[in-house]
Amino acid sequence: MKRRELLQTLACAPALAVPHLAAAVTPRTLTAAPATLAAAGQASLPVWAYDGQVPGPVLRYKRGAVLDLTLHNQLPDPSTIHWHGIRLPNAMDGVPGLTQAPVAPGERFPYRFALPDAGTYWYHPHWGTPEQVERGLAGALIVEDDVPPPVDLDLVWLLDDWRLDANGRIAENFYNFHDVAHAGRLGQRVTVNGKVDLVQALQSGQRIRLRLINAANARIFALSLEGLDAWLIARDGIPAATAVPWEGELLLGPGMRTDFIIDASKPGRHVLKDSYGRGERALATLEVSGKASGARPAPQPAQREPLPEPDLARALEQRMLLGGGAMSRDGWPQESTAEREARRQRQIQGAREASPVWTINGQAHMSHDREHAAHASEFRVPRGGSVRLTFENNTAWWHPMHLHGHHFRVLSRNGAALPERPWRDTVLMAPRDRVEVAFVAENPGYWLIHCHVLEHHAGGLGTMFEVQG
Ligand SMILES: [Cu+2]
Repeated sequence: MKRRELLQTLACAPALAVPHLAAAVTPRTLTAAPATLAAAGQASLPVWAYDGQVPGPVLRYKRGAVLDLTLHNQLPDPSTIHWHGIRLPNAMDGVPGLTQAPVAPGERFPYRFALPDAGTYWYHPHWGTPEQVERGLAGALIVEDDVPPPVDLDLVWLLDDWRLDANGRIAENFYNFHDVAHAGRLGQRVTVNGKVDLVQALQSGQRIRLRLINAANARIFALSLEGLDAWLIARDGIPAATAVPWEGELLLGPGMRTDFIIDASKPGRHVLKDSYGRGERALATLEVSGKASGARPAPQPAQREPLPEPDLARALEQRMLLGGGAMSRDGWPQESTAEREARRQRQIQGAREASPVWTINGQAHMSHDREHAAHASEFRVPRGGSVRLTFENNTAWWHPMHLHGHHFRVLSRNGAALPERPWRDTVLMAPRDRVEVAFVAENPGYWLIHCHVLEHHAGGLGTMFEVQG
C-alpha cells in the first residue's frame, strides 16, 4: 500500500482501526497534575507537569508505530494534548471545542494514531495554552528514522523561558495586555530541559545528534555554538536535503525544531548561546574531555520520506493578512462598547482571557483555545486539494505561523523564491514579511492556522480552514 493511500485510509477509518501498521502498540497513560520540583533554577517550584516531570517525558517511537496514550487530567483546569507537527486524523489533534471536548479535571482521553513521519516533534496542551505551557506542560515526541545518521548520542533539548515573580514563583500575570499586544510573554530565566546552565559531558571524537525544540510561549531563540563542527540536518522534523554547516545565529521561533549533528572534536567547554533581544545568554554547555581529534566528513541527513507534493497549477490561492498589535498602522480590532465592557468585567473577576488585539483578514479570532465552534472557516478545500497560502505580516512584530496537521513547502519570502522549497510546519515571519507556502490538504476536518506566540493567538491571531472529506 502506498503511503498516501495508507494515510487516506487512516484518515477515514475510526481512530482505532489501523490494520495496515504492523508495529507494536504499547499503551501508556500520561498524567497532567500540579507538582513541586526543582526547575528554572529554583529548588522547589510549583509547576504543572506531565508524569511529575518538567519537561514531560520524552516519548520515542519508530516511524509507522501507533501512539496509544491516555491523558489523565489531574489539573484544576480542563486540558487536551496537541501533537505539534504530526500528520494525524483530525479527531486526534487536541483542539478543544473543535476536534474534541476539553478533558475535564479528573477525566481521561485516549489518543491513538499512527506516526507517519520520522523527526523531532513535541506535545503540549491546547486549552488555556499561555498558562498551561508556561507552567511546564510540554514534552518531546521523537519519531525515529528508519535509518538514522550514525551518532554516539542522540540528545533532546527542550528550550524554554520562565517568568518568575519576586518570590521566585511562576508569575501569575497570564494574558496581560502588554504581553498580548507586544512580543508575548518573555521570561527572565532561560532553561534547557528545565535546567539553568545544563552541562553535557562528551568524549573527544564523539559525534552527537542534538534535537532542539522551542517550547517557550514567545521567545525566539537566536542560537549559536562556537568551537565545534556542527551541521543542520532537519527542520521541524523533516530532514534537510543535505547537511548545512551551522555558522552564525540560527533563529528558532516558538514551536519550531531543529536537529544538528555536532562533532566533539576539540576538548574544552563549548557554550550554546542565545542572543535574542538585548544581551547574550548561555543556554547549555558541551564539555568535551580527551585529546583533540581530527575533523570528520560532513554527515548525511536521514532519507526524507516523500510528502504529498502540492500541485501549484491547480492550487486554491488564499491570502492571510496579519494585522493589529502595538504600533499598528491600520488600527486594532473593532469591538462594541458592550463587548468590551463585558470582557473587562470578566477579566476583573479573574477570567484567564486576552483582549482582542490581532487580526487575520480583519477578524480577531478570540477564545481560540476554547470555543472554536463559534468561528467560521477562513476557507474550504476538498480532500487531496492543494492550497497556496500567502501570509502578509502587516504588523510591527514577529510571528511564527503554525499549520496544524500538515507540512507545507515554503515557496518564497518577500518575493524571492526559495529554490529548495523547504518543508516546515511553522514559519517565522519578521515584521512586514510576506511568505508563500503550499501544501496538500490531506485529512478531513477543521485545522487551525495560528501564531505560536501563545499570547498572540489568545489575542486573536489564529483562524482555521476546513478539509472536506
Ligand atoms: Cu505572533
